[in-house]
Amino acid sequence: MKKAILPLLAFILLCAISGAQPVPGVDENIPNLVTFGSQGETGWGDDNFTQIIFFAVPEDYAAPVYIRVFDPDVGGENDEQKGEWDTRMRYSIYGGKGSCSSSDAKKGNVDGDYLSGTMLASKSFGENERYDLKWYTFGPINPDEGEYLPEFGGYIFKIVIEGVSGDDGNLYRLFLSSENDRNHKAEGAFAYYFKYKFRMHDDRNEISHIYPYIDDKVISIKQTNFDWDNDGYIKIISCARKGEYVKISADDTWNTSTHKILEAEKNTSLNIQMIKNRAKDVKSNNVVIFLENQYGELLPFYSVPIGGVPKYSGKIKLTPKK
Ligand SMILES: [Ca+2]
Ligand SMILES: [Ca+2]
Ligand SMILES: [Ca+2]
Repeated sequence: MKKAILPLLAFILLCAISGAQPVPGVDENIPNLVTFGSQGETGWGDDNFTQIIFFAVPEDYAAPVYIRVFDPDVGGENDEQKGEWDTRMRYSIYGGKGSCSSSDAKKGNVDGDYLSGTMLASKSFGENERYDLKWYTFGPINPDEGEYLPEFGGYIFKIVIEGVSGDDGNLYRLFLSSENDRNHKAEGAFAYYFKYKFRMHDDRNEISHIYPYIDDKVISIKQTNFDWDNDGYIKIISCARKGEYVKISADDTWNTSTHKILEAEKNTSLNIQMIKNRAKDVKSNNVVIFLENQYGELLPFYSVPIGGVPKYSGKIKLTPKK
């Protein structure tokens, strides 16, 4: 049974994703990813000072790819200063067997075998004007240096962003490009991630989104968020759900809630909307969010929602059981 599902999922992935490789994704409307230095305070919005992002390159894509980082330094513009700028941030790219299939890498808990696989490239940045608001490019990387996981869409790379020292917040973005000096999509490539750490907009009218894919074995989801600072609401929207609120966290705390999956939501994406608090100004809000299925397995968020941005359709009627 499982064997039959995997090629189907690969097929869905290839059909639904024509390719768009910025992280955060275009449809997410999230300004930046965030990782703090290893001496950071968790109350600033990063529970363990590490972020892990996966990029998938389709197996028929033969040209080299480049992984680019916007504002890789920690200083100057874009970043979050605490005292002196004294933070070092390491970006490492892993491929090969076990790099992306490791459950420790998916969990992003910074223990066990999360640095599995072969390190293909690595570079550390401190405060550096040369890279402030600029792109740094890793590569060229041959697609077949990734881990071959057809169920995840082809050759997969793991990007680990670690706060090595210091206590400042690094804000940055990623792009998988077909070119080394500009962002140009590699046809069919995309990104996914299990534990997502990012900065919310300051503008209270902005709404951010993440798009988990619900396969047909998911019965319920448990969402967990960290350091939400009571910044408005988080709600789930889908083809069959108008908007169900999830429990949100306060400063430096976790909160979780469990939600049943409807039959019509299987094999579709959910739209998890993050709506800012309109009554007060919550600025520089860094948050962490992840989702698990009923077995405690983490569910991937896709940089491009599989099947497109899900919209509630009042027309979907549940057939009553006979
Ligand atoms: Ca500092
Ligand atoms: Ca900067
Ligand atoms: Ca930065």
